[in-house]
Amino acid sequence: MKRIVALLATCATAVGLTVLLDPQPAAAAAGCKVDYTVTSQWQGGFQAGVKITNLGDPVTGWTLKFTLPDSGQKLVQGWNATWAQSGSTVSAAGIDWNRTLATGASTDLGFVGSFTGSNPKPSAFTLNGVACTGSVEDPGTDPNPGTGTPVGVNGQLHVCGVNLCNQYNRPIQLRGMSTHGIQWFSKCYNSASLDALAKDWKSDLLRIAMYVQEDGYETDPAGFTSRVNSLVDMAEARGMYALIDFHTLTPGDPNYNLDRAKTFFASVAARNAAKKNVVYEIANEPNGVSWTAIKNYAEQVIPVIRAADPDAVIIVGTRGWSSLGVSDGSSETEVVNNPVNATNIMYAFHFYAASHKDNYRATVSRAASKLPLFVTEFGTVSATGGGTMDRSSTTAWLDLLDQLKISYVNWTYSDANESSAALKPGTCDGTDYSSSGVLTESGALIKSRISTADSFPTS
Ligand code: IDC
Repeated sequence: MKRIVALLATCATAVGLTVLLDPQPAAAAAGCKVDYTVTSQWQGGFQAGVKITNLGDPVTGWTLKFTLPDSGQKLVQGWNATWAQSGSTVSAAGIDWNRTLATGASTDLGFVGSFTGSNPKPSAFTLNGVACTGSVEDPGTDPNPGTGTPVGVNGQLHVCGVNLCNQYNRPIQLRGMSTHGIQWFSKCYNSASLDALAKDWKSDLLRIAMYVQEDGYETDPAGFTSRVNSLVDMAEARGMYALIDFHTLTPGDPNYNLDRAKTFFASVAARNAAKKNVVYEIANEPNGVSWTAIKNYAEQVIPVIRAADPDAVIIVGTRGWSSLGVSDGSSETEVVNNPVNATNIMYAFHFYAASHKDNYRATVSRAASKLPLFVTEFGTVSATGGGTMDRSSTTAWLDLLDQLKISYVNWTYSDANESSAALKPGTCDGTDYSSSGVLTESGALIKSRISTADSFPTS
């Protein structure tokens, strides 16, 4: 019912019938301010953020309109409002949860557009027909410090001490999602799902799990390389980091794939060297193999990446399925005493909350002061990827990682029929990747953790 009133009220404003539709009129805003920011741009396309601040009376039901420049700009897709384009006029109408704007309140919308030639700003912003020319008092203080996309704010990453640091040389924590094997679940990685991941999940990064065996890279090196590159671009367009995961699993000795790794990383590193959003993960989960063998592998693959992309962060898998050796009866000391001979690198730690508990957490707590760690994969369930979600162990893990500012990536942003998947089976055939109806129990828990505001330092 409320929705109908809001819709009617919005239409009524447009045709000047507000009075007839009391008692819930869409009061014309006496003033408004629009902050328009191009958050990323690529060939022929761009993404823009539109922040509306209502400087007039409270409104219930609003429509923002603006005029696209006369340069072939088109609205492709928008979010947080109902978007439409007619001629060069774009309109965005408030939806259920943001249609009420108190005086001084703001709401953030955004859209993806296409363009040809240059890409000037749209003009003539109006809210319920009133021009948005206002300015908010005290422009000297940014009301939303650190907003913008994760890559926009943090830029090129590097390792500083045991931390991951941003362009201001300040430690940050990234929180995000991993694909499932892209040889099986490529349909889950499309514009709608990545928009949802960036905007609704507020994921800072996308891990691109490129299996090497199991019908992966080894079956079609050129094809998989190009799929990875296109996912890097899709993440970049949405301001997310992309973790390129050379997903070795069986056999567990990464040296089995050494030549493939050199070929693959030489290619992706050369192609993506200029980008700020790429992090390389050179071996998912070494297993049944010594730390010395893993270190030898790393010391051959890292120089290949460095030759093409000197400044990117590189993550090295660890012994015992990236458990810092614990799952093989060892510990982090073998790495601490014999680190990989390279700079700007981190070590991977993986856990599955229902299988790996206190002794693994104790290892991470100890190791975190000695080694730069990155949780490039974890599950809320057992190490099989299935079974019951362990909420309390997952919460203990994520609280620990937050406290230590260790970045983490959840397995998986997919609709696989297993409890580690964040999306219910069949979801990837549709267009909704974030509402509660499509999330599994694990997906709901993880989304609630990673969608909280980041506090990236900017000075
Ligand atoms: C699992 C997938 C499952 C797939 C299996 C074999 O969830 O659908 O059949 O791999 O390829 C890992 C691995 C990761 C595993 C995951 C869950 O990195 O590839 O995915 N896991 O078993 N390490 C520990 C757990």
